[in-house]
Amino acid sequence: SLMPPAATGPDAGERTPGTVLGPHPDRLENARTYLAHGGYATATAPDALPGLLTRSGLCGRGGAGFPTAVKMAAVRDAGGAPVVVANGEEGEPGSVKDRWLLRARPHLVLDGLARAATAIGARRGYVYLSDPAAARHVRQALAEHPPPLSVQVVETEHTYVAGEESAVVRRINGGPALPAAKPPRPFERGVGDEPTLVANVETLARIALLAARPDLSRRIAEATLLTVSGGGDHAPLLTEAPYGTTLRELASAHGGPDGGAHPEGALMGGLFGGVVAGESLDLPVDPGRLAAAGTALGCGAIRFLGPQDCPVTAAGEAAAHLAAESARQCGVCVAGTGSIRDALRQLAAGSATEDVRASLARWSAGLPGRGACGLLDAAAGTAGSLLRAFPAKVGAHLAAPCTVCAAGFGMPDG
Ligand code: L3W
Repeated sequence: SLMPPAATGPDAGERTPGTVLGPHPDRLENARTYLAHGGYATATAPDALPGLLTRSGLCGRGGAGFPTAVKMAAVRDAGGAPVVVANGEEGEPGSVKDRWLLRARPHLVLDGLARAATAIGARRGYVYLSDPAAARHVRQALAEHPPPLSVQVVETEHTYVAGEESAVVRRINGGPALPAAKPPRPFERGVGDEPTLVANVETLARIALLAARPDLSRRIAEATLLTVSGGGDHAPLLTEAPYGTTLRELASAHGGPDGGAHPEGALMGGLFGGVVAGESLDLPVDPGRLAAAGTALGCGAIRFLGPQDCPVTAAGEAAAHLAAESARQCGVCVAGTGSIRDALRQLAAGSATEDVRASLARWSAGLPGRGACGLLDAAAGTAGSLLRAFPAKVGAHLAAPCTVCAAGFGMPDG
C-alpha cells in the first residue's frame, strides 16, 4: 500500500458508509499510533516542502485540481500574515472521503495542515467542517498532540455551497457560508483579510504523506481517494486508487450495476463531471486524462449507471439537486439551474420538444462562468454532457419516456 499501515487510506474493499464512517475505534488513529508510524516526522525540512510539492505534481483534491505548489506560492508571496484552512466541508453528494479522513485520520490531516502552514509562514489555522463526529475527532487529536500553530475548529452547516472557498472565508470571518464575488480570491485576501490557503483535507493529508515519504512522491501525488456508488442499494465503496485505474476496473471492484460487468455509464466527479457513456469507462481516474475527455474527476465521487438507471433521470436529478442548493444570490444561477432542471424533467417525462433540447444545448454553452461560484457551471455541464454522451437516448425521450423514467422521477421540486 502506498501509505504506511497506520498512515494508510481506506483499504480497497472496505465499504458501506457505516463501516467507513461509523465509530471504528480500532481504525481511528491516535497520536501514539500516528507517531509510531512516522507521523509528525522531520524527514523533510520545511524549506524543502515547496520543491517537493512541485516535483510531485500534487494537485488539489476538493474538485478543481489546481496545482498545490502554485497555490501555496501565491499565498506565501502575497505578504501579510497568511492563514491556512483545512476545508473538510464536503458538499458533493456521494462523496464521503473527506469526512472519513477527518474522522479516522485526524492526525494525518493536522500534520499536513501544520506543514503547509510552516511552508507559507502561517501562524493561524482552521479546520472547517460540518460533520459532528469529524469535529469531535479533530478536537481530540488537537488536544492529544497540539500543533505548532494555533488551530481552531469551525463548524458550519452542511450545504452544497458551504465548501466553496469564498463561502469558507466568509463563514470563518463571521458571515454566512455563501460564495462571494471574485476577485479577490482567498489566496489574495481571505480570513481576516489576510492571504489564505484554503486546501481540501485530502490535499493536506497527501502533503503529510509526501513529507514523510519523499521517496514515494509520485505515487502519493498520483493516487486519489474515490467514493464509488451506483447499482441499486449496493453500498458505496470508499477506496484509494492510482491514477492508472480505469473506471471499468472501479465498477468491477465496486460490484455495482450488473455485477460490475456492464455499467452503461457514470455520473462523474460528484456533480462536476456530468454523465459519461459506456465507451468512456476505459478512461483512467487521472484528472488530466478525464478533463481531456471532457469530463472531470472532481472530488472523486463516481456513480455508475446500470440498466436500472437512465442517464436522463440521473442528469435531471443532479440538476434538481443543484437548483435546490443554489445560494440564490445570483439571478442567473436561480434562473439557469431552474430552467435546466425543468427542461430535463420534461425530457424525462417524454414531453420535451426539439426546442427544449435546443435550449439545453444553448444553456450548456452560454451559462458557465456567469455565477459567483461553480454551481451554475455544474448544472450547465451536466446538461451538455447528457446531450453529448447520450444523443440517441435524448432523441428517444423526445418521443416517449423510457421505462426507467416512466417508473418514477426522484427529483425534488425546486
Ligand atoms: C493561485 C492562481 N491560486 C486559482 C486557486 C483558487 C482555488 C483553486 C481552484 O472550485 C471547481 C469546479 C469543480 N494562483 C489561481 C489560484 N487558484 N487560480 O485554485 O480554483 P478554480 O477557480 O479552478 O476552482 P474553484 O472555484 O475553487 C470550483 C470543482 O471545483 N468542484 C467544486 C465543488 C464545489 C463544491 C461546493 O461549492 N460546495 O462542492 C467539484 O468537483 O471542478 O469547477 O483555491 O483560489 N492564479
